[in-house]
Amino acid sequence: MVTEEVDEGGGEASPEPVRDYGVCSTWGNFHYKTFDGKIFYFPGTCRYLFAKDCYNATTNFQVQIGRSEQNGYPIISDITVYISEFLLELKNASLSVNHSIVELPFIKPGLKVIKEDTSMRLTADWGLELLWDGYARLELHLPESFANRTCGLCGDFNGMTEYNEFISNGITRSAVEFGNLQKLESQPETCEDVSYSPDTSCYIIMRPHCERILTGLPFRECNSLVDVSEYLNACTEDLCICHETAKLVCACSSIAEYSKECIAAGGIPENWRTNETCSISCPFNMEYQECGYINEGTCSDIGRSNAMEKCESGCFCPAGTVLDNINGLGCIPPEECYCTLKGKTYPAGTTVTTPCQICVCRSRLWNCKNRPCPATCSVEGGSHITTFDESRYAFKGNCQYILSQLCSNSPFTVSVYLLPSSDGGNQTILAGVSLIVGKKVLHERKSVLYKLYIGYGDRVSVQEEFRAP
Ligand SMILES: [Ca+2]
Repeated sequence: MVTEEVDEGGGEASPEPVRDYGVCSTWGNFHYKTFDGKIFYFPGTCRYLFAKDCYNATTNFQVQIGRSEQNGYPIISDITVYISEFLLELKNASLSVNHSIVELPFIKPGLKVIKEDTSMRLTADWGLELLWDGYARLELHLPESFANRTCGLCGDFNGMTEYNEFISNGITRSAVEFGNLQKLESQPETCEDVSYSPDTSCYIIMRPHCERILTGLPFRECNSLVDVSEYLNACTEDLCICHETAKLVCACSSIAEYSKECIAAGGIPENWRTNETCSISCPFNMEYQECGYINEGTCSDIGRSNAMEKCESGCFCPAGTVLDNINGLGCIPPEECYCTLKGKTYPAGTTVTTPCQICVCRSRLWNCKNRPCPATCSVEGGSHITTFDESRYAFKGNCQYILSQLCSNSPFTVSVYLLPSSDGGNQTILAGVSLIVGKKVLHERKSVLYKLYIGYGDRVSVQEEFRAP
């Protein structure tokens, strides 16, 4: 969905990727970012309109969020999405559609909701995408065609950060005033408007802690791609609210948000998390990377191309290993992946023998060789044909037909005469069989029914089944 702006006049292409969609998000400590890029803090814990098409009521798309605090941490407790004829409610990692709980993935023409680890992703084919981590982070993508027609906490998408969200008709609004205006009338119970007075005296003390990391080495490239000032404000706000500076613990999500924005703009942030700062512990022997690529995939999809357009931050398997999602053993060399057969798992190197094949498990795939194994093709009743693979069909013929031969340089050809029966009925009979090996006709008799046995290699046998009466 990212396109490069191309100058057809032969000049230089724009170095910055230009998005053909808008992104609105909320994360961490009640931070919001509008489609127009304005970051603001709004600690409201009611139900709010997140985004809606306010220009064309027939579009029937609306996203509402319920906000609350859980163990002292702000969360999004539930999300309600109206889209075409569906009312989707996301809550506690489950999805209700038109008030009935449904299994994920939920897939309808043009609309799907899937689960990715702990996240839920809702996609509409006309360009809406909603990603919720199940906690406090929500991201909404809308196509540019919605510019200057949305309303809600995400703003009007008109390209201006202040108008008409924080300055409208000559009146200036604070972030909290703007947020309270988005409160939905239908609350489960009365929910009072929130008030908040920032402690600006704290900003001077806390801001250097944020500057140290957000304008530090790991973000050097990012600073030239994405304006850091709004994120410095968010980080400072975080620290002033929780008064914990030593580990930047309260600001981790805002710093991570800047890193995500940098990646979206084509930048490569370096690892900024340390054991002391916002550390993330990865399961098994996975390693955290701020900008990593899934190269090898998992045991179930070795060999499938996983080429990622952009890096992502998260836990990755070390180079040369894949995630063992069959036995849950963490990251292992691909050649150690187990194979599966009929619901059972088998370690690499296991040999399994079937009547027609001998198979060895290598890198979770069965490498099989065919063994000599007879297969039967038959014609019965003059028109009922059974193939080597045991599918059956009826054919009423009136000619000589090839029943079987190899597709090239065949050492043999078996043909059959399928003719209408002489009694004038609707039946056909197998009137004769011809087996040719090389140029020699070995067998040809009429008015006799045969079964043909043909094996792999050069083994061909024709057995007289019974004589026609
Ligand atoms: Ca605006």
